[in-house]
Amino acid sequence: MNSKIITNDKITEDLLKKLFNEEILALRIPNYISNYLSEKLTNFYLNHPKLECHPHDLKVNDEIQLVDYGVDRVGVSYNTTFGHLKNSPNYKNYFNKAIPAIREIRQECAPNIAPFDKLRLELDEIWSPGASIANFEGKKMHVGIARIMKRPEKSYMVEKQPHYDGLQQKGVKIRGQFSANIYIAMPNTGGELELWDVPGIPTDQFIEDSSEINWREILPQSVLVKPEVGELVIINTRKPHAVRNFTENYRISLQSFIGVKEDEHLMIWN
Ligand SMILES: O=C(O)CCC(=O)C(=O)O
Ligand SMILES: [Fe+2]
Repeated sequence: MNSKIITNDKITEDLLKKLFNEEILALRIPNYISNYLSEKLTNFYLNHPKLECHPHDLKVNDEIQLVDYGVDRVGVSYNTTFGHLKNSPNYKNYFNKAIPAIREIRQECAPNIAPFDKLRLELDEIWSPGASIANFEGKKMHVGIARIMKRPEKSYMVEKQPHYDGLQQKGVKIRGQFSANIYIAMPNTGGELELWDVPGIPTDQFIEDSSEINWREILPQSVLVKPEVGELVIINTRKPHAVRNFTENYRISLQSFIGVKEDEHLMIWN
């Protein structure tokens, strides 16, 4: 087992500091939510009427391109506003739907606490400078998007080319970008999270999704993490990462980005 992948029974400030300072590569908290809730939410998302494609945003020649990596979503994603004006339908849609989407999951989970409500509270309690829903545009954003991979035939796409997530928006100043993933359904074989222990990529650099660039060939040996159902995994998304291919069943996680501001306050968003 890689010594930079830390498994613990709870999130601690010390472990978060180590992750944010790049001393550890991933923080794993098994059984973060119950099997009961994982199963209930899996059924809820698989049958959700608003399930839609969740493309990855790629910066190509200074333009944002959205690429289908075989991931669908329930919930709204900030990247749907990229390249659009502040008064555009895309902006309005994102901000109008953010809080209702959070409340919908809260209601579905009641009387249990919703996974991202729990995470937000715990982060705020544990992290001295505090944690809250991001408000990059002066408005509350979405947290806890559901990432539903139920098109296994497309899952080779997230394996083929590692990616990194680094917010490009001007005016948003964060010194690190991380993500929290809570896994509610996993395929028996495959679907591992693959991580590379290299320095975070500066946000002004981009890796083209081109067949001429084989990032896997350049990168050192990767580390695989096979999350269990109910597990929380926090990673540094500015480091290259990928999801391994799987051939049957589905893989569902609840996810948000965590940005560390210059004053150390944590901003959480999708
Ligand atoms: O689904 C996963 O395991 C990784 C998700 C991911 O790419 C991210 O959180 O940035
Ligand atoms: Fe990612």
